[in-house]
Amino acid sequence: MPYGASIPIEKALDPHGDVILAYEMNGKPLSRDHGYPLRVIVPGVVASRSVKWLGKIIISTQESTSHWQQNDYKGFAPNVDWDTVDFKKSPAIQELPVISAICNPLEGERIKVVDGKIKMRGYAWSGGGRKIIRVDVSGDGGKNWQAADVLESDEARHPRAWGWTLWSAEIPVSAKSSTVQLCAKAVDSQYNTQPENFENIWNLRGVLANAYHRVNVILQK
Ligand SMILES: Nc1nc2c(c(=O)[nH]1)N[C@H]1C(S)=C(S)[C@@H](COP(=O)(O)O)O[C@H]1N2
Ligand SMILES: [Mo]
Repeated sequence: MPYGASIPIEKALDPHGDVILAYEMNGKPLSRDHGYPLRVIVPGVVASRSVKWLGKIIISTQESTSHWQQNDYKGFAPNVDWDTVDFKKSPAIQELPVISAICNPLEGERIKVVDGKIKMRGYAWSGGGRKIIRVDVSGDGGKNWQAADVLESDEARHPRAWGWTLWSAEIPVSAKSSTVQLCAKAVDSQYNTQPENFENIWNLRGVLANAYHRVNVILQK
């Protein structure tokens, strides 16, 4: 079964949509794993639409009938399971929701507390070219928050902010606790933000899983 994907014609033709057919990356031919000799890049859209080893482009009123367009990469209500799922009832995922990740520290890491604070860093990203305008971090499981420092190296503007946004923060932690839960949530240029818990957004394919990133660490005083 050949791989296939569809994107809306509005995205494909949008002069600001930046959809490209790529034959090289960073001045070198694409590697085989990344789609040599030719792949589509659809920025701001779930990567499953960036078809590698491209064979054909079809302009059609019908979506691709491929498994990955029709019966995968779709979201459902938390109660839907593999016995009750009807893939025809949900649209294929295109633009992804806003998300962020804490890259340091890692889950379970022992952290030295300096002046009552610990350091965090990570990345954030949103679909549809929406820019990350803020990343909030918490050192107590989400009760208290502060804005992280967002690295403004990327000049891309909404709605053409396709890349990751890096951030770092120094967050105060309780002198009383031996373990704390660090959290991060990002805000994009449409003021979308992340849901608090995965329970609320659980779905059988595990997609669109953009709840707060939570990392539990052990404090060394
Ligand atoms: N032909 C083809 N293209 C494909 C896929 C595939 O299985 N076959 N996987 C898609 C998915 S789900 C992803 S996440 C990206 C991965 O691209 P990368 O390997 O360059 O990171 O390719 C997309 N393009
Ligand atoms: Mo993927």
